This record gives sequence, structure tokens and C-alpha cells, in this order.
Amino acid sequence: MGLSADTVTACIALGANQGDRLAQLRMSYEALNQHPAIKITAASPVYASEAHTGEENDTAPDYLNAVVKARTALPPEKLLRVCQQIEQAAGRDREAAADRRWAPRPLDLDILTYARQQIDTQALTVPHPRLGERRFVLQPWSDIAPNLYVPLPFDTTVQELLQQCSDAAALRRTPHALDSTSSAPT
Ligand code: A4P
Ligand code: MG
Repeated sequence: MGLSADTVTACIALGANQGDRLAQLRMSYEALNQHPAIKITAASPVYASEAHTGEENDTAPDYLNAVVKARTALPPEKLLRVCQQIEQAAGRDREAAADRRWAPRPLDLDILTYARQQIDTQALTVPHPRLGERRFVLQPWSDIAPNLYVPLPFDTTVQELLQQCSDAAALRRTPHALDSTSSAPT
């Protein structure tokens, strides 16, 4: 069944630094794409990145990260709920990790943008407030949507944000694709 005509573009960042990271990213790609109200239109290559821990002396296992662009008929809060259900299915336990900011996680799905909307509710801040500081988001995002407009407070394109980004943490493009049936990117 196709999507209804009333859809918007949303971009979602995928991250994992626990367990079988690639399998979890691929599972989330499949789960999003199989949802009747979501259709992925572009998926970035998978990148390996050093963890941003938020604390100078804190270390965490490396992440795999990627970004997808989708059309969706879901309102933002419902899209968030779907993302959280997929995180749970990958074994994410928020309660267990509640005492540590940015604790290692088998899967993290963050909504980067939803149409051209600015959303600031208790549950949801869109555009994602930390996207400008993260090359592990901006590089894969720029691979698939360089000219996409990112609303205020950013008010510029993905490509511009990548050029302005001062994140110097290690980031490496892997040969892996999110869609396990497609051939590896060259
Ligand atoms: N929430 C608010 N806005 C959003 C949004 N746009 N998308 C709320 C998704 N969720 C949003 O999220 C906490 C609450 O944020 C949710 O209940 C939701 O209502 P969470 O996923 O439970 O917790 P979290 O992931 O620890 O927080 P957050 O803010 O998503 O963390 P970040 O900023 O995503 O940081 N280093 C590397 N290299 N790669 C990574 O992917 N990720 C993080 C997580 C840290 N370091 C990293 C990476
Ligand atoms: Mg998150």
C-alpha cells in the first residue's frame, strides 16, 4: 500500500554503540521502511565514529552512525513514538541507563528535521538541538541531502552546517549500507 498524499519529509539520525551495531542499524532501517506510514527515500552509508560523551574523562565504545530521509504521513509525536518502539525492540533500556548521560546504547533514533517545522515541546525538540556540533550526523546527512534546509535556529542547509562544523572527533566511512540487500557504496 502506498502512502497517502498528505506526507512530509523527515530526517532521522541512527546511532548504535552496543551489541551488533550494524544489525541494529539495519533492523531500524527495515522497521521504519516497513511502517505503513513511512517510506525511506534515501539512506546514507554507515560511518564509524568516536563517541561524544559530554564529559572530558568519560569514554564510551565507538558508534556506528547513519542518516535516513523519509516521507511520512505521521505527525511528529507519532513518528517519535515509532522511533522509540524500534529502539526498545533493539534492546534499549532507558531506565537502566538513566543515571548516565549519553550512556552506551544498542540504538538511538533522533528526529533531525520534520518538514520545515520548529517544534519545542517536552517530548520533542526539532530541529535536533545538537545536530550542528556533530560531524557523525552532518557528514552522512550531507551525503544524501546536502541542499536540505534546516530551519531555525540553524536556518541554513545541511552542507553549510557541515562546512561550519568544528567537530574534530574521528569519523570513518565504512563500506556498509543500511539496506543489507543493496551493494556496498564505492
Ligand atoms: N527528544 C527531544 N527531541 C527529540 C528528537 N528530535 N528526536 C526527547 C528524538 N528524541 C527527542 O532521548 C531523551 C528524550 O529526548 C526522549 O525521551 C525524547 O522525548 P533518549 O534517546 O532517551 O536519550 P539520549 O539519546 O541519551 O538523549 P539524546 O538527546 O537523544 O542524546 P543525543 O544528543 O542523541 O546523544 N557519539 C557518537 N559518535 N555518535 C552518536 O550517535 N549519540 C549520543 C547521544 C552521544 N554521543 C554520540 C552519539
Ligand atoms: Mg536519542
